[in-house]
Amino acid sequence: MKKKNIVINADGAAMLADAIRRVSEPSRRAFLQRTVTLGGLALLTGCSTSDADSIDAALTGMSRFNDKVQGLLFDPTRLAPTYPESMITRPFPFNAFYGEDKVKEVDGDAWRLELSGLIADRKPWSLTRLRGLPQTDQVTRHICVEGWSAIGKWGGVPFSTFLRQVGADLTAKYVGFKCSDDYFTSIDMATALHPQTLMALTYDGQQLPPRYGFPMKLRMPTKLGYKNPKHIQAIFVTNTYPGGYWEDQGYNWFGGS
Ligand SMILES: Nc1nc2c(c(=O)[nH]1)N[C@H]1C(S)=C(S)[C@@H](COP(=O)(O)O)O[C@H]1N2
Ligand SMILES: [Mo]
Repeated sequence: MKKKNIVINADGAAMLADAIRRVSEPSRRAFLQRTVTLGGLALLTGCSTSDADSIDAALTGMSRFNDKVQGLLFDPTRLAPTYPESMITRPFPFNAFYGEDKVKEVDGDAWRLELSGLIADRKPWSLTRLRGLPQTDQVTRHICVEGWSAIGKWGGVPFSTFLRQVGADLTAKYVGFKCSDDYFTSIDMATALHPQTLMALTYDGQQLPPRYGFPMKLRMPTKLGYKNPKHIQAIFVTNTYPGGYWEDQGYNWFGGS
């Protein structure tokens, strides 16, 4: 048993190291389709995806890689690692499908979160009303498939609290998001209800700055960066596969652990 496990560990580490090398290749689509669990592995090990050696070491130290780690990766109730505030990456990176000079400026007073689909109470929400719900915060690692990761602190409303409050059909398959910058994505209901999935209204204790998704973004430490929509304008609950901006171009839909 022990010997077999060591072999599997080495394979896993080699697969990951190979995947990390591919991050720098121009054709990232091939990389993304082959390495579904890279984000999840990096979350588990707490390593930067650009740090091949530390991931290698962490994986080699894990026993029963195949069964146990795979089980961890796909357990919807498993918590992603949290970090002390001293480990927050400053400045936290900006990323979008456009440059930082094109960041969407949303008017927070006029903004209303639109709700549709399998939701009982589809009345739009103002920012003030969202701020009135119970808030929590988390210091977690954001992992982008472009080959960087960073630790940040987000505060806001647990998404499960919100979904229950509006009477969303929690047995539905998907939750979809439409953003003010025409970005869009969607997640599975298990992830929507995950205890660390947050409707983030603050970053590092301040109102969410425009570049990080004002007025509201969805923060999920169990998912890769592109699954975390910024500038959310509308949320819908559905059983019809909604896809996403990058997902429709070949990025893996599950995109995380
Ligand atoms: N609305 C919107 N959300 C988005 C994106 C985007 O272009 N538009 N890019 C995604 C990607 S690929 C990443 S890595 C993160 C970057 O978030 P940050 O700017 O807070 O680091 O936002 C994600 N959510
Ligand atoms: Mo990303």
